[in-house]
Amino acid sequence: MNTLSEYGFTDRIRDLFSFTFPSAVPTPGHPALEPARAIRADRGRVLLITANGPLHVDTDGTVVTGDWVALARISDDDAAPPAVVGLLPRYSTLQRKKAHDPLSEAQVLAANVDLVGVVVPIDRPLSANRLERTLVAAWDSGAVPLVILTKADLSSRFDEVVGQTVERARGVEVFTTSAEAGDGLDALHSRIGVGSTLALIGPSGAGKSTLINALVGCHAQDTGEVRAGDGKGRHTTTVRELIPLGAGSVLMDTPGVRGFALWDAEDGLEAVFGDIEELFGHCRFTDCAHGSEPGCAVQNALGTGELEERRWLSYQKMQRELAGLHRRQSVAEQRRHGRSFHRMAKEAALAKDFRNRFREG
Ligand SMILES: Nc1nc2c(ncn2[C@@H]2O[C@H](COP(=O)(O)OP(=O)(O)O)[C@@H](O)[C@H]2O)c(=O)[nH]1
Ligand SMILES: [Mg+2]
Ligand SMILES: [Zn+2]
Repeated sequence: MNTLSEYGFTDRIRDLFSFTFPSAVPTPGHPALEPARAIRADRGRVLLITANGPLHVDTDGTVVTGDWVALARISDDDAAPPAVVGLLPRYSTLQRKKAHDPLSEAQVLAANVDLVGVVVPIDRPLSANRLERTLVAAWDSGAVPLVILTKADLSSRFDEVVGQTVERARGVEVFTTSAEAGDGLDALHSRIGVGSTLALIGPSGAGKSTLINALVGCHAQDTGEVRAGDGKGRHTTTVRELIPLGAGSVLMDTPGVRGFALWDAEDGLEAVFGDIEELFGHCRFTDCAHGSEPGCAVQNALGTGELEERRWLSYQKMQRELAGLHRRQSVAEQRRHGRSFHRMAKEAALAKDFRNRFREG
C-alpha cells in the first residue's frame, strides 16, 4: 500500500498539489517536486511521510503536523536528502493563543484537519459555556466539529448527559463511545471517512489516547492511569502525531492542549449561536443594543424563556472578547507591517474563499 495514501493523500490533495506546484512535473534542469505530509513536528524537526517512507527534515519551524509539503533535491549530491521547498495552502488550522502575549499572536498546532472531535468524558461533562466556546473555536479552525462522549460505561446518568450534550451541541453531531466496552467505535470510524483527518481535543484524562487505541485496534498510543501521589503517568503521549487508521483515515492526538484560541471566530459564533444572531433581525430598531430598547427580540425571547439567559451571556462574553482581540490585532499588525486593515480583511476573505472552494470541490 502507498504510505502517502494511508496518511490522507487523496486525488483531491494530488490535484491541489499539482495546481499549487505546476513544477511537480519535472522539466530539464528543474527537479521534480514530491508531495509529503508532516506527521509530527517538534519545533524545526519534522517527520515526513513520503512516497518512499518516513523522512526526518529540519525546517525553519513553519511546518506543523498535518501540513502537505513539496520536497525537492536541491543539492547535486545524490546522497543528500531532499528539502522542503513549498507548503500547500492549509484548508484548516488548529491554533492556540500564545499565553500572555500582548499582541495576541496565535500558534498553529496542526493543519489540514477535516474533523475536530471535542472529547468529553461522560463522568465529568463539560460546562455548557466551555462546550460552546470549544465548538466556536473548532468551527473557526475550518474543520467540522464533532462531540465525542467517552467512557459511556462509567455513567449511570447516561441518557441524561447525552440528552444535555445533544441540546448544547446545537446541531453538531454527538457520538457516544466506550473504549472499554467497545461501544460506538464503528459509528465513529465510519464517520471519519476515506482520506479524512480527525483531531481529538479535550482535557488530559478525557480518554483520547484510549479511544485512538480502540479505533486503531492496537497500541498506537500510550495511555496512562494517573498515579495517586506523584501524578506521574499523565501526558504519556507527548507529541501531536498523525496516526493512520486504515483506508486513508487519519487520527491526531493533541496531548497537553487545553483549548484552542478564539481567533477569527465570526463563522464559529454564527454556527453555534445562529439562533441568537437571527433574533437581531427581528428587533424593532436596526441599531438595537438589545438592552432596554422597546421591541427588542432578544429581550422578548429571554422573557418567554425561548432564549436561555446563560447562552445570551456566553454569546455576549465571546463577542466582547473577539472585539477586543480584533482591536489589538489590527493595531499590532498596522504597527508591525504598516499594512492597512483593509488589505488584511481582503486577504482573510481570499483565504476563506479558498477554504470554501476546497471544501466544496
Ligand atoms: N471505564 C473506562 N475508562 C476509560 C475509557 N477510556 C479511557 N479510560 C480511562 O481514562 C484514563 C485516561 O485515559 P487516556 O486515554 O490516557 O486519556 P487522555 O489523556 O485524554 O489521552 C485511563 O485510566 C483510561 O483507562 C472508557 O471507555 N471506559
Ligand atoms: Mg493521551
Ligand atoms: Zn434587540
